[in-house]
Amino acid sequence: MSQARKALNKNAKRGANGNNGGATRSSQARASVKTYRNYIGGEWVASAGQETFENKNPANTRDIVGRFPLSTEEDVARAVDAAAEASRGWRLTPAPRRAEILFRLGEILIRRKEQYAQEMTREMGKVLKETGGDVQEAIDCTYFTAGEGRRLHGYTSPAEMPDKFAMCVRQPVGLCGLIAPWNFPMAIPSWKLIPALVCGNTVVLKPAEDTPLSSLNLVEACEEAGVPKGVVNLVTGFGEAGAAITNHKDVRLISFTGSTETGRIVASACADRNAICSLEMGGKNVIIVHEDAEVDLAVEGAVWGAFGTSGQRCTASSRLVVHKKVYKQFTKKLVERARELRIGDGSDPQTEMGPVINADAVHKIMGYIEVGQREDHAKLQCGGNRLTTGEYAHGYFIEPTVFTDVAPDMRIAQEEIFGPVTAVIPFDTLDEAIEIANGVRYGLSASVYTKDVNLAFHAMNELYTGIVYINSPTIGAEVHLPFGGTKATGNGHREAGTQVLDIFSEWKSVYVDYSSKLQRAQIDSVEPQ
Ligand code: UN1
Repeated sequence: MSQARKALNKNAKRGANGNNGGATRSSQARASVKTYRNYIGGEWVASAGQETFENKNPANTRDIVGRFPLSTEEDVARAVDAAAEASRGWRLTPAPRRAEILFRLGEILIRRKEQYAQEMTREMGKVLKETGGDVQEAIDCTYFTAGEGRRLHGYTSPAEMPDKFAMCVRQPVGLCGLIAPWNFPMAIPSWKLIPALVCGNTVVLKPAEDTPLSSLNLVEACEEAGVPKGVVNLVTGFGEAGAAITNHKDVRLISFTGSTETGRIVASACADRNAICSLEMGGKNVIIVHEDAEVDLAVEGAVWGAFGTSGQRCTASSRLVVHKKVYKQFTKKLVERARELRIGDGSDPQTEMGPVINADAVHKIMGYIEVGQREDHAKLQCGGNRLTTGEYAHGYFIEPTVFTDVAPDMRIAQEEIFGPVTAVIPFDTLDEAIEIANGVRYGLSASVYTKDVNLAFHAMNELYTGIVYINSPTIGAEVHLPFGGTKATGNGHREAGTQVLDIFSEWKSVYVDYSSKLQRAQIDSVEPQ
């Protein structure tokens, strides 16, 4: 078994347990749970082995959202075959026609926004406002990127010699494997799927095992919009399916969003077989609050950036670097606000922060909270507990947690926690704050609160991240701008914007010589004609 397969496979056992877990529930509950299927070659099909896994509501694990195919290498092979078969027809469909289908997809997503948001909250946990935003981001991505169907610009260029024409055009990559995370269950699959399709590729999409329904909804909407059979294929499952996609010889490109650890394995598997690999991974994002900042605004931004989506965003504001002059005032207000946040089931409109995704996440986050409490000087100012009684008894709820007096090199200030935990770090000068901000292995998103335009531009210039915000938190990227990060956050690619087209298409340079004679580049071009 390859290293990639082993790592991507590590969760497969959980899937099997999920199945067995079904046996402990009453047969009545079992009967009411819907069983979903993979989408391969335009047909909705069970996995080859007929096995399924359960998708559970993280706010109440007794609520089974559905059963989904536990896909194996065999299912992936079928999906890849279907995508390969559809490839030529889709590539030869003019890009504006491909885009028209996608505009229809956008309309369907708009019509179903509320339903999709509710289903997403049920499978992922974040509050309804946020899942509405997630579906909206898929809509925005669809409209913006489908617009590229009438552009997909290349360019023309002068040639070195007379009677010669030079240009470069985009061509599809071919067959793309899309491996999506659970924290933005429709938005992030759309970031990958829509540009892949506009560019003329066919795809096999594997959603995260925690949130297969939202991807399935997206794919079902593609079918309804008229995407031809085989162009989009969906296989649900665990690491085995992800590894099978990553290692399949016919999959030319892997687009992966997830942990830095798994991303590195995906990258080396792709390197082994010369596949294109686009990675979007972790973050340890920072808000810098300068002494002249509007403190209330910064606190509001920090609460949203740190605890929105229960801190489970790659862009979450997990470090708050605060000038000593406003440090006391800021932390006092932050802690007050964090304590007041209403935690609960995201489907309740009163809820401000939902659960975290699963038991593994609880384990990891609580582990970091312990680490923080053990680290010298850091003070746990609020939160720090898992909630386990009453309405929280069957969910994965963790209190919004604030550590203060954190030193920049502590583990809670260096490592991605991916939960509702933030670390407040004091500073004296802006350059010191920038050094702290840049002093982590990741480089996704950074923010500065200041009223001084000179300082804002200075910081913007010095922060080595893919995204910078001034006077708003580290979250809230819009789909028409490139999204991604430096250092361990990625491998130099950007999703979204028009830049994503450079992932899902390859350049072809074309030289047309109409001189009717041999003109040798670099040789004849330097001789006087
Ligand atoms: C993520 O942080 O995991 O920028 C994705 C945002 C969203 C996407 C975030 N539009 O907050």
